[in-house]
Amino acid sequence: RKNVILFLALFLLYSCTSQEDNGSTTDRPNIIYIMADDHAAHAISAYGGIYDDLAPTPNIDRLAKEGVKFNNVFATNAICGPSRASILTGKYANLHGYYKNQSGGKFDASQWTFPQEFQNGGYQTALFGKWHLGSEPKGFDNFKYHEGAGQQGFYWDPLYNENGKEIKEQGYATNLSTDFALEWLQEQRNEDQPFMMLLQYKAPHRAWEPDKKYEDLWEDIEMPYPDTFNDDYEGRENTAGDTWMTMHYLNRKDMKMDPPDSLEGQALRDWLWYGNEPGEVVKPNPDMSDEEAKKWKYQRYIKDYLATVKSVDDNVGRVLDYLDKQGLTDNTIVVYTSDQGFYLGDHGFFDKRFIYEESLRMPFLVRYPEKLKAGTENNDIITNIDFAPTLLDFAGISTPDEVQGRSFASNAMGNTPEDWRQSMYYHYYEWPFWHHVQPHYGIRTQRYKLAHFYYSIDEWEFYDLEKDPDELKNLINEPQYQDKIEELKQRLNGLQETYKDDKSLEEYRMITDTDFGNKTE
Ligand code: SGN
Ligand code: CA
Repeated sequence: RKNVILFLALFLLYSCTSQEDNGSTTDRPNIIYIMADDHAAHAISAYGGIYDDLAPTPNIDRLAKEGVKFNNVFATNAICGPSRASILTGKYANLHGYYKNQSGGKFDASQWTFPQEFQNGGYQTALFGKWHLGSEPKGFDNFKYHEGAGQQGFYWDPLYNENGKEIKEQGYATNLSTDFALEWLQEQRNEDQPFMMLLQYKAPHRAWEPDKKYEDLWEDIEMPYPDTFNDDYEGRENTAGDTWMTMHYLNRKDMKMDPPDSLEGQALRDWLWYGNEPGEVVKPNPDMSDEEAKKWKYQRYIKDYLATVKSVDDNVGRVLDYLDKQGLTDNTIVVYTSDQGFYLGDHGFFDKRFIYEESLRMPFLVRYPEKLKAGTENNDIITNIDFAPTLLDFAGISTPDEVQGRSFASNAMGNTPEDWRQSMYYHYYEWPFWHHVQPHYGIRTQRYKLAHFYYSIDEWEFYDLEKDPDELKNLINEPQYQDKIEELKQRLNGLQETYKDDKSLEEYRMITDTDFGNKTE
């Protein structure tokens, strides 16, 4: 027994001194925040789904195995610029002012954002990849973000803005943005300071252009179809049933079709982008039936989408390897997320925007070996306005009261506060471009969802997610749910007050109609 005590005492002494040597438990963590564009959780194998085995994402999955997987993280407005602005400010669109992509104006860069707080708090900060907020990024020691196509950026030979200077690079965007991030870490990192880096990929955004080596990855197989691929939109005719998001709206550019040699200039662009005459279905050959064409388009779409994801996964692997080699893994928080979810043929759709599950849900994986237990999961209701306070919390930096989001650092560590929220609030404003989705707001609880589509229609939808996880049955008129619906309407009003979004329908519509200035894609 004496030996055991002696051994324990020596071990304790050793572990205390060794921690003092490298300072790892007292140093503030580094942060690498990786965000893809339009990457649905069900296209990450750690989240399961029909592509799990066919298109695995082993590197992104590593974060789930070695960290925490969040299952109920939701976008408060499932569209790029507004979601990114909510992430940066920890606020809803009605406070940060960036409601829409189309004519959404420029993000007002005089606002509080979390990167500035990190920079002021002594962190070395950097941004690589997609920004898409119109105004110059603030709070970064270094940035290099995508320009072109309204800051959507390009997959091939992309144009970047590097600290205020435009520069065209040669190669594939996903690889390049990672190259720049790793070069910065290698050459410019100041070892006396912690760092906070945003690495934001353009992929897997439209037009889903894979790297050359992955172009024909699944050529010989037929990808499975989601259960709701042939949704008939019954009970949702004027909402889900009235969009420009069905396979029909995939154009010839999306389908990588070769134009006839005779076409040039505007005629060529029209053929590629707007080739569908009213009622016409784009087909690779005229003999194909409309039904076959729908399936063919889905195959082209999903294979390209997943192939762009493959490059993202490879590059996440490069980042994780780098951290391992540099001995930075234990004290670096790595987040993987996306600005919103996406439809992968679900309900017959591509794109996002709706409060329905596939676009509402954001993947969210976080690894922080010093504090978070590997391989754990969390089901709390979290939203994109919570990211900023959480990252700051991990770094020991406080968040100002004006921020609407709340830190979920404690939830990540396995201790959900007792008063954690039981529902989330959603509001989408953009209409009719790009995809003809009626502006709507709504509430989602662990079990139910209620939404009001209000712009040129006035319709409510209600889903019982436990009985109908695919949201095929709008139960708004079901007698047995009327009490529940009434209760949710009250709670929805409460959330609108809490988040200072309690305007009249007329005022909401005005936001949709207002041209705030920009004309980004
Ligand atoms: C582009 C796409 C749309 C997409 C928006 C918004 N068209 O306009 O399909 O919904 O971006 O995407 S494209 O043919 O130009 O690619 S977001 O990620 O910025 O919200
Ligand atoms: Ca997006």
